[in-house]
Amino acid sequence: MEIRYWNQRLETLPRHELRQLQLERLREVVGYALQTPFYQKRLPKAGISSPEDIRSLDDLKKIPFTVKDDLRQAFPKGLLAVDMEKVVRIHSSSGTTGIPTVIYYTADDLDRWTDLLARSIVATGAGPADVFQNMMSYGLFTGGLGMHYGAERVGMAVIPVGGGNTQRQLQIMRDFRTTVLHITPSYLLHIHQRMPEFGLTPADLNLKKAWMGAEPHSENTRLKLQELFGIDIYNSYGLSEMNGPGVAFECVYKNDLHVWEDGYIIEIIDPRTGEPVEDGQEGEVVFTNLIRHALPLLRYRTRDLAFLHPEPCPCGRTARRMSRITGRTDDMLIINGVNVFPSQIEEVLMSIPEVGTNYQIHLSRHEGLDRLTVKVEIYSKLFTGDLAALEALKNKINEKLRASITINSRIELHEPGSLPAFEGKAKRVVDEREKL
Ligand code: DLL
Repeated sequence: MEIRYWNQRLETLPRHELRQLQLERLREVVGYALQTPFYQKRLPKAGISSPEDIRSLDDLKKIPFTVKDDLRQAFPKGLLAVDMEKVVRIHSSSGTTGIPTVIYYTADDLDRWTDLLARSIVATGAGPADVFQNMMSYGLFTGGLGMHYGAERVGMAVIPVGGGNTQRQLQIMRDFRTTVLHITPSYLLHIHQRMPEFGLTPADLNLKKAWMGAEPHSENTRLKLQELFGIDIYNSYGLSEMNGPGVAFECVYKNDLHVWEDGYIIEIIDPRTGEPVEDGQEGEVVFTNLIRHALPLLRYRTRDLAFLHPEPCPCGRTARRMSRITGRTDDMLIINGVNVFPSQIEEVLMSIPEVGTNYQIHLSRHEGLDRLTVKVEIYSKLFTGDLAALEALKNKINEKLRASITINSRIELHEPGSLPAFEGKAKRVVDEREKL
């Protein structure tokens, strides 16, 4: 198998040198963290008042964890470590309630992130000869712009089409002889199911590879899609809090994801105790960002579950590999790649006077895509037979929800008492999507 590197020295750095580099970069980001109101309150209490207080990587353990709610509470600038004049990009993702989380980047931060994306791309064997159709959404979501710049840096021909509009996507794949896609598993499945409608089969296309991520999927889904399209599919993992995609990526061996440890320190902890688990044991993934200065995040609990492979990979990279994501410690739903917390839906529903207190969030899959149906009980006096009024109420609920969760839902109105009632802990989410 041909192995290509983007930055061979860094990618194959002996582990002890890699750890030294991590230590230097950790000191640097702790210096930036100490510029933020958030960490100014936290770090000195933990015995860290200056970067020199980090003497070895073991001192990382002194730093308390940071969680998503901290980001929300620090909104909008409590975690900003540089002057706004230095900030050149802002990304944002959904929080558990209406308040989003925000990530700032300096030009150098973007440069370092882009380099890790370029590395990820080259690790899958893609390069300047490829035509890359970027089917991740552009905008506040990091999947679109992030990978866009990585692919340009490698010299690929980038088609910045973004998500959606299947017919146009297929047309573009044909017109430009696209060879590489970056896409969510649900959308790739959907594309396959829609192809006959346009009289196409995978043989009419020139696809060679897809990087697949932003939502969980199983090895069987990868194998199935590889077979359906006759292409190689690589797992692409990241999260906006750690810049976006390119935190961990599969190499040509496709045997789980190299975590770019010169950019991110990974820890796997027992989510109940916060203590580290042994290599090979599943736990919550915790990352420290070593390369972003505008918004430093130390020991960030991702709520993703995975385990680490300590053994080396035949590709020669010394970055350890992480398993695919096996689950989450919270109730976050990923709907066609968009993260949605049930609490966001509840918050919106409860702000609408016509809506009663009972509701259900229902997820199903149609033609490969996820469908969100929100079933709500409304007061019986509203069922007057005025269909137009009910239709208007449905539209209103959908509009309000979309303003918060960014995606469309089907709204079903129900009479009081008709949805399942709960005496104990309510089970409001019914997920009937078959496992991807
Ligand atoms: O999803 C960044 C990204 C974009 C990754 C494009 C890969 C490709 P967020 O919107 O912040 O960022 O969502 C992050 O999505 O904590 C995981 O729960 C989930 N996730 C991302 N990639 C994968 C993957 C982007 N390959 C959250 N497998 C993460 C499973 C994934 N889950």
